[in-house]
Amino acid sequence: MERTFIMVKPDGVQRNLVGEIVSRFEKKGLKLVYAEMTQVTEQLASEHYAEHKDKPFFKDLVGFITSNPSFAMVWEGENAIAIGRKMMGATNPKDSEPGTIRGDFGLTVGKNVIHGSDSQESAEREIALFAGGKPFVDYEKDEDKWIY
Ligand code: 3AN
Repeated sequence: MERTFIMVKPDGVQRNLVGEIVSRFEKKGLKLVYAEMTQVTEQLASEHYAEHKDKPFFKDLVGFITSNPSFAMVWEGENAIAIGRKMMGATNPKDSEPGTIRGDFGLTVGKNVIHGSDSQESAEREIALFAGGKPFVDYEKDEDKWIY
């Protein structure tokens, strides 16, 4: 089973999209094993977005993600990382398909509602960064036998 780190960014929280987004992942059949309402610090944001530190939008990106609380989650399931990316849609909402989260709820690349791990390596890194040391809930779901 794969795990992916998904986070509703401050714009999604402020626009009351947490429930809608959790619902989409639940209905897809993924299993929620960790969730936390969190105020991302500048230190954490800089580590999380380290790959973008030389980009012109880095300062705005860190400023935005630390501006208000986010909703951090870990979802588990077969191919959870690739499926999460597909459900989110392309980074820039002008390219994301209708039916995806960014395609349905985003308008600009700077405020694109959701973050999700893009590889096994980034999932492990992000889960450790945001949920490291915190307890994960391990449980069985009866409906899994209708999904797998
Ligand atoms: P994704 O979030 O789809 O993995 P990344 O990792 O390339 O995309 O970018 C991280 C975040 O940086 C994006 N979610 C977006 O908020 C911001 N970002 C990416 N490209 C730009 C850009 N050209 N201008 C402003 N913000 C950007």
